[in-house]
Amino acid sequence: MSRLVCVSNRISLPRKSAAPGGLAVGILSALKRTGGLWFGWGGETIEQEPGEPDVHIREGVTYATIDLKKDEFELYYNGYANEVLWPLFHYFQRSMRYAPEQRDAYESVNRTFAQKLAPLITPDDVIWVHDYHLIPLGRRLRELGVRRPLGFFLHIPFPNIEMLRVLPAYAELLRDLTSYDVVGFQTENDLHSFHSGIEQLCGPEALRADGRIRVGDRTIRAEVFPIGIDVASVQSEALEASQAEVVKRMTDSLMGRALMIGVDRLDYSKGLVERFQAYQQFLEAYPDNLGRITYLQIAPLSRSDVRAYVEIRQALEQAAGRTNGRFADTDWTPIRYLNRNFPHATLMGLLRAANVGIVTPLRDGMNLVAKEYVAAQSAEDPGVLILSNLAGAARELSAALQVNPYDTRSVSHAIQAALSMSLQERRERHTAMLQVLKRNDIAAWTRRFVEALEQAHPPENARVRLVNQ
Ligand code: ADQ
Repeated sequence: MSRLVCVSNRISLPRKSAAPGGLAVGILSALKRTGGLWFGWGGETIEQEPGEPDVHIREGVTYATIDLKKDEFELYYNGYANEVLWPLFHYFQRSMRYAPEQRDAYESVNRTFAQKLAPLITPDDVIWVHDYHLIPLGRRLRELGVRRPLGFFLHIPFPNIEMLRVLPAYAELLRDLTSYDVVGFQTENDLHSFHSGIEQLCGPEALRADGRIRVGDRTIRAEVFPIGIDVASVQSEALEASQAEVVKRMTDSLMGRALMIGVDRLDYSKGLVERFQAYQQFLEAYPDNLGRITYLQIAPLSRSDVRAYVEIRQALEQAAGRTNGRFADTDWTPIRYLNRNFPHATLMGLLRAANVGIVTPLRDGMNLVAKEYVAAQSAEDPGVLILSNLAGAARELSAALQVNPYDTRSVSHAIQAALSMSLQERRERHTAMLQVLKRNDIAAWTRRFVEALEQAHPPENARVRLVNQ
């Protein structure tokens, strides 16, 4: 059995109050199952060159963290990763702000990651690199002589070649992806988009009939591995947290009103402005609901140094203020809008308490909150999930009430349909979705990816660099 080495931009050491994003939730639950090493940036930026990794062992998982140089980090993370790749990959071409220095920093940080990680790799390791911050890392590790299997998983969407071509260095990005042995995507759409890029770069003959990709004298696997959740753990967290003080206080404060909940990082891709609009249209179109429903939107701030995130934050504060100003009563606030984190278990308890879960991203790789909402429900009296058909999760969760997030009027009708849905229909939809979630849970996701890595044939001619050599 190989040792699993996961690499991601940011590591979150397990802390009770911490609220990791989707990627960290996925990696942590994968590593807790298999043990192994998690390597990445620890959250500190420094003036000088980064030193050796800090290593901690907790609950069978080894965490190795490095610092990054302050000036480079800004250009690499806020710049190239979050002002170039993130918007482009989510089809927000107009939010992209490209500058060549950002790309230089991106390359340089990936080189640093490779230099610090390579000495920690042992001959038993399989290496699983996560997400768009680290696309060049595989090539850099190969250059340093690492010849263990290398896999890459993209948590966000992959754009079609016509969108990808907007990126000045798109060919290098595709080439870097092909330096891995296994490349994983969330959905068939993302895989097709990747194929469209490979076809342009290497010609149609590179796409083999068995789904593998021929690159020079190597064959790589590019496949769909939709990320799942730990269903049993979400269920027990949700059940337990529903008795917790904070959840009880919230449900008491509803005074018998219905609850609709949204939980998203504050990000323009999550469709919050459109969602607030849809809710306002719902209150206008169905005035019987005035005073009878509370919409709780939890949206912790993220990437606050990036301009687009400052703008979206202002737009949301105004939209929530407008709706509340117009419709609130002395004893009722239509939207409760919170920019704060909660422990994961508390969040699951809040999801369970909600009659409607609203998840309407304008584009999303998968969206774990949609899956968590379904798993957190009580089977006897489940709530209804309203889900954007532009989220990766829409493929698997076909029994959700699916909406186009831009069509705010349809979303407003979906809210009404969710609130008035019969118990029988709610149960049928919930049972169907829960089955899908159990079949493809987080354990299945990890197992499938690691198996693919173990079967991979890394190039023979790379030199191996072992621990302490
Ligand atoms: P994210 O964009 O971060 O993930 P998502 O998939 O919804 O989005 O995951 C968020 C995770 O963080 C969930 O597990 C959620 O419970 C947790 N979380 C969110 N807000 C929280 C809060 N206030 N307090 C505590 N926990 C909170 C990226 C991609 C997604 C993809 C995931 C995983 O953008 O499309 O599904 O990675 O691959």
